[in-house]
Amino acid sequence: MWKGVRNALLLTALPFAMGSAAFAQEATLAKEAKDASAKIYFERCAGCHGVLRKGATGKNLEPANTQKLGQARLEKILTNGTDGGMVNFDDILTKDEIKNMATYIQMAPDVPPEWGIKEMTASWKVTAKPEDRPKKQMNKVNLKNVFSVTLRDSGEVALIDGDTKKIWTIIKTGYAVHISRLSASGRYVYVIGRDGKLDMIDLWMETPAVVATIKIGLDARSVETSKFKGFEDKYAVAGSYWPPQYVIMDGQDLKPLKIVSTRSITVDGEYHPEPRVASIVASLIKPEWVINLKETGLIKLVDYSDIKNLKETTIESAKFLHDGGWDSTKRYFLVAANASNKVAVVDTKDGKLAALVDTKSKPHPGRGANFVHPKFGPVWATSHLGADVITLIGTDPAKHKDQAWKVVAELKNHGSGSLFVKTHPKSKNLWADAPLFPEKDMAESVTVYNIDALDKGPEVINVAKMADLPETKAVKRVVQAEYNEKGDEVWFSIWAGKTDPSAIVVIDDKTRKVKAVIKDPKLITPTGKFNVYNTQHDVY
Ligand code: DHE
Repeated sequence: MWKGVRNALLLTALPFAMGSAAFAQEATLAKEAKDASAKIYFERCAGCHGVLRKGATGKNLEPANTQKLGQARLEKILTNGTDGGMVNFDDILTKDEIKNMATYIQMAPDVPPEWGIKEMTASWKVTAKPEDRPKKQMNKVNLKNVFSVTLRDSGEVALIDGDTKKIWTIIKTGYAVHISRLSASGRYVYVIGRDGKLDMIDLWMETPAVVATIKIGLDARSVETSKFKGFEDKYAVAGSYWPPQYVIMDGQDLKPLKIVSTRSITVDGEYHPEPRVASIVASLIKPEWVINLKETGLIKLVDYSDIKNLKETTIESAKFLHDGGWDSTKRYFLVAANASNKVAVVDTKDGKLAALVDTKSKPHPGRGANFVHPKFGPVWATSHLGADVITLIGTDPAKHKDQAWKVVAELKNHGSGSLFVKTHPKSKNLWADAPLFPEKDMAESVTVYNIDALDKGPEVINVAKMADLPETKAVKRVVQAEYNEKGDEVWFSIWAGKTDPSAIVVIDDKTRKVKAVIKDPKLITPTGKFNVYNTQHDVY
């Protein structure tokens, strides 16, 4: 599990009426202790080990494995963590909670309920019907330069006017809200919470507000929209971790139209009951979404031109698929299979796997970064959770055949524990963070390269210091670079504890000096930032 993320993994208590898979086990807990342990498991463990405990980024925790380790060893692991990346829980769980957790994971996993059309429809609310919404933009804000900022621990997004750097409005969303994506027109922002709550925000209103909401599952991470010509703003699609499925909705009001289960056979030929939906991107060259299934290692190209007769192309890649982005031509999609230390490349034009590229440990690109390497031509970059490098992969099979889908260079990052890299077509800088590096100074810093002079080495900048926040015990993790619309500013979040002061630092991309610091008591744990124009057009 990601070291350091643990404290922030505050999933809501999932409303699971637990029904246990029926088989006998020795370990037991009284009802109250079992319910409390189930809640802790879903809040802090399921993200890495899976709801059914089959393992993904974290180990398989089914009774056959945990019972072999036994109560005492499990308590030790939970208390102290392991070198393999499992965090220590002694500072946030009591001794009794650790003891109960050690017992709980030796018991049969709870199987949460399904979440079908009945439940979704009951949760679906349209607060402003399409016909009752503004017919034109009712505000004077430059919408292309608005940032939708995840306020993780308050379950909100802040819409920040990128021109004035002022918080325009803060909107209540799902619990431990995760990402925002834009409709093809740039009018609607779709925000997904970890509790599966999807909110649709209309930027044309005088003050933007939620116009439709639905709960698409019990645990979710991804949302996207239809972007192909003729289908702009027609559909939204959201993927859930539980139940493992994706849902196609009306893009105007989130009416659920079609649910597709992702349960199937892994690339190793085994049935998997919980293939969670990881990243989703919309093609611009076809009416298609690329939907990445974590546990099976299967990539689905979903043709949404006729959803009653839905066509899926299933591409085998590697486990466990996570995040990724387009190459600069938007023909190839590159996605991290982080537990296999690989990046899978899909050719969406031909509907085929183009390559599986071996990389250093646990690539984690976010959406990655595209630029033209002075020697190797067009490349796509990823940083890594498990290695202090930024990997550059050649992406131009037409003019740079020898470099295509090969690692052409590994640049030094200031630490492992990196989550995101970023550049912009108008920028000469390549930025990488390392918010999960165990050492404070490194987690608070970023690496930046001049892409025309990579040999000169990077500059490492402590961005947290630029924010000039009061000293507290919490590490001020610096996370996720995002450019403004013009591509001349880069924004970083300072991600500290829920009760610590946070900020967004805006850096002048040319001078690499601080340009503005956005501070506000309402800016609680800012993490992802999604610039409207760049997210709408996949600029990275
Ligand atoms: Fe994320 C993207 C899953 C923890 C911030 N994260 C994604 C995507 C997935 C994912 C599948 C790709 C979505 C897409 O493109 O459609 N994230 C997960 C997890 O399973 C994980 C590891 C653990 C969990 O239980 O949630 C996890 N993620 C985090 C965090 O703790 C982060 C750092 C802070 C936060 O706000 O939660 C975080 N994830 C992000 C961000 C993106 C993201 C900012 C989008 C990056 C982008 O540029 O598009």
